[in-house]
Amino acid sequence: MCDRMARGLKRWAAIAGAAAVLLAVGGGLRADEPKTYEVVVKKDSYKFDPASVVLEVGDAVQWVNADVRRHLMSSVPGTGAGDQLEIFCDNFFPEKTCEHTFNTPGRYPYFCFIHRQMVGEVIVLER
Ligand SMILES: [Cu+2]
Repeated sequence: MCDRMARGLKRWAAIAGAAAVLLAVGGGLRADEPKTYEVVVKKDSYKFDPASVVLEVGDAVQWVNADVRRHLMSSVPGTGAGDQLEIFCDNFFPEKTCEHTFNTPGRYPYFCFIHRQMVGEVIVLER
């Protein structure tokens, strides 16, 4: 191999390396996009699974009712960012879902208004 060819190959290797770094950075940015976390109420469980979810501002929780009965999620009054109930899903019938995006950091305890032993918590961190 002559010197000129070797230099050319080295240049191509450098460009390919830079492209790989850019792809890696792009992948990192994609990983930081808002996520949706799933919380399931399984049949006859009377539980939110998982009961505690930790997420970042801009992320969402989607509750899935895999039970045969209706549930009604509500924030614990007086908690969360504002005066309004942050979490309130009153039409959470079997096979329905309810989604909420969290835009303010804080702790959001919630419970089922119909079955008060069902409790859960969403913890929202700064992004
Ligand atoms: Cu319930």
